[in-house]
Amino acid sequence: MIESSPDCLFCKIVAGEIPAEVVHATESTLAFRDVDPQAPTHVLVIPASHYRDAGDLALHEPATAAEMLVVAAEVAEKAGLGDGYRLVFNTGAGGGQVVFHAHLHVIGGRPMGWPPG
Ligand code: DGP
Repeated sequence: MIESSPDCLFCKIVAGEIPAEVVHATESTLAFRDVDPQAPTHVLVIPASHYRDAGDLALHEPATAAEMLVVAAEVAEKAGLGDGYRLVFNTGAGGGQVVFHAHLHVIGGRPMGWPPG
């Protein structure tokens, strides 16, 4: 684990160097709107510290990993997603991860089929 990584986009958002539409913040987490939303509500919940993916985060900072789930539920409630929503950790390039700072997608506001299309 490293506190922050100099070339990491999401570390720069945590540091306030790149603007983001923040919807929720705690000492250990930040939640902000995805720049390329896939649904009416699409928020990313990230740890303030830099971990490359969800597994790395859970191994080194399990309390923050759990807190991210609580934050996601709060974000969903605030967005009126009482009918349900989807949580996604894309993990590794083969799993669709593009930004290598762990992040939890909170997606909702439209019907979510399974398997995802
Ligand atoms: P993933 O494929 O799981 O690594 O998702 C990365 C997400 O990050 C993708 O949905 C788009 C979003 N994203 C990329 N760059 C930015 C940015 O500069 N600001 C915000 N708010 N979101 C970003």
